[in-house]
Amino acid sequence: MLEDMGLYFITDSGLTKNGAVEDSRIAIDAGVKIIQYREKSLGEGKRLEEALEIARMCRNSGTIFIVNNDVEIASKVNADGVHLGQGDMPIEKAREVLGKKIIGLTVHNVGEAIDAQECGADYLGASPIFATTTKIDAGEAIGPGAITAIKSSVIIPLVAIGGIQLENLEEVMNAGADGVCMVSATVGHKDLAERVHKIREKINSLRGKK
Ligand code: TZP
Repeated sequence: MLEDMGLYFITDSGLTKNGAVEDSRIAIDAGVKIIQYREKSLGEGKRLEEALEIARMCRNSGTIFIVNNDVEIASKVNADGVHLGQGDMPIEKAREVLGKKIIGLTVHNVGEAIDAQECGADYLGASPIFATTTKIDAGEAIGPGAITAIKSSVIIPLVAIGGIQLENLEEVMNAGADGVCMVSATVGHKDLAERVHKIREKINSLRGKK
């Protein structure tokens, strides 16, 4: 299933026009198969409330639900998993809390990717592929070549993130990404549903070409 992620949708409270819950509903209706709730500004109560609602919608629609960073909230709302950064809780510790649930880890190079796989990560987020202003501390762009290098070093699925737009999507898919996260290109667009449909169509046609 994770090998077939396609567009991996991530909420963003800085860019949203409708709120994370409504954006998630729109994304699910437009066919997205995996959603990550990423919320850096709200207090814990509100985050839990939103995560619970998105978890419910995902459960009802067969969409995978991942919580960014917060293992406790992921566990409380019975999410399908968590996505961790290099500075977050170590995978082994998150595994103790989450058991068999999905754990994704952000990686920037082959070494981190191999370590993540050895520690039991279920998938990798390779970041940032291109320069991005959505996450200020994302670091230097690693380029599509890093996707190919990482993919040839590990067997777990890879989702590419950072600076991906419709114009460079083909390059990212051709480099070997199993999925793509596109935040400003989706949440930041005036018509989220139209954008999600368009991106998914493009991913499907690129996959068909392979
Ligand atoms: N993690 C690494 S880059 C990034 C995150 C959450 C933001 C990606 O946003 P955009 O707008 O698709 O570049």
